Amino acid sequence: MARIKSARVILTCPGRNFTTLKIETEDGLTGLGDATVNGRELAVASYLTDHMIPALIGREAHQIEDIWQYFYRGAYWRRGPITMAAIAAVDTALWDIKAKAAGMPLYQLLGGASRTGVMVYGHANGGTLDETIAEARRYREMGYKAIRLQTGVPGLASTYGVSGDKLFYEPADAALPTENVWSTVKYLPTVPRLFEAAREALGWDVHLLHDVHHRLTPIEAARLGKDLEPYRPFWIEDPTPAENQESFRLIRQHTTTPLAVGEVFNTVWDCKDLIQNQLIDYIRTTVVHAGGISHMRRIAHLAELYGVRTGSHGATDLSPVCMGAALHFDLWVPNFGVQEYMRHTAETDAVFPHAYSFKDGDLHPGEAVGHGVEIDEALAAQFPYRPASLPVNRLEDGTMHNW
Ligand code: GCO
Ligand code: MG
Repeated sequence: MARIKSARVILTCPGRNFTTLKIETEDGLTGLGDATVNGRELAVASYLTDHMIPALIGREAHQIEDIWQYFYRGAYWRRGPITMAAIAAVDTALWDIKAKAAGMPLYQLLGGASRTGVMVYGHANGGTLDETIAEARRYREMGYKAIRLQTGVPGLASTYGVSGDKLFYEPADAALPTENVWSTVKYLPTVPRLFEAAREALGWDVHLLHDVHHRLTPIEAARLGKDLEPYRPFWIEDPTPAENQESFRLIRQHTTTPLAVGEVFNTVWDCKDLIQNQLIDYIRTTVVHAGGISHMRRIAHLAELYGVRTGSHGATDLSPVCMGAALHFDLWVPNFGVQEYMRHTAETDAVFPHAYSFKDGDLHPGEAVGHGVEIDEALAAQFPYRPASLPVNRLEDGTMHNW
């Protein structure tokens, strides 16, 4: 047993901003937790520094559950992305410490490995169908068994998920939000064409995914799901915004294309109705945005009862600390589906040395004790925080839309 001696937030921008919590115990163990919320990094830093850390010092580091409950139930203004990312960072850092104290990789504490590796999907994207297919072939050559396909939409200057950088993607591209233009009418026919071309070029022995990024109405999403059925997508993601969860019933009534939702969810309460009513197939909550390992475990257990599998968010804005923790979770969780893996820049990888590695389409968390991700603080200090915001989206007539 050991008390928490210190805790502090480290902000760094090795290619993009990351908010990281470092906790140290009186017996000299340290643990790291990711607290990054893209475009709101300082808000989580303040929540941690001004409100949580003062109440954390002196607590027993091994009482992870009690500390989680203290900050969740103890926050009268509970839930929400900032609060839950801050709680997640504490939780992840404490699991890291507990596993280090036990002398084991974190997955062993969760219940041990349920599989030999964690199947990940990468992002093939391009301005045209041909470019996207060429990228997808490159991912196949790298060994990927699952690939997300995003392609440019003729007539639109830019599209979600299509970027110049091919292995990672950073949409937070300016201090104030960039304004993008969207047209559902132009977008809808491009995706079935893309999947048809992809099946022709890549065959059937590969999982193909697509992210709609919250942009369709329920009936438009139902149409897309139906149109994609012949190409057997692994999933379509965030087909419609999830505030009104009944929307998914409408989509479900029309299509057997599997649905994935949840990267912007913070708690099991956001997932509960979708899971219990079997309106989705994959739950995309992730360690940093959904309360850490402790809370992800609750979500996964609920999902398991209803045949819903995990498919955690793993974009570039989730730090290697989140990725490391997520991989231990994925290696253990019985109802695992897939893990998103958008790579990080070389600078990010250098700031966060990690034990996880990629081989034959799988990631493995490695055998280092804890979650296996550390931070080089001297190097981190060379990359100071830079304001960056996610874009916003307007229809062609100027109406605000979902990005
Ligand atoms: C995904 C996501 C990301 C988000 C990004 C926002 O499926 O990977 O939709 O690309 O847009 O994480 O910060
Ligand atoms: Mg997404």
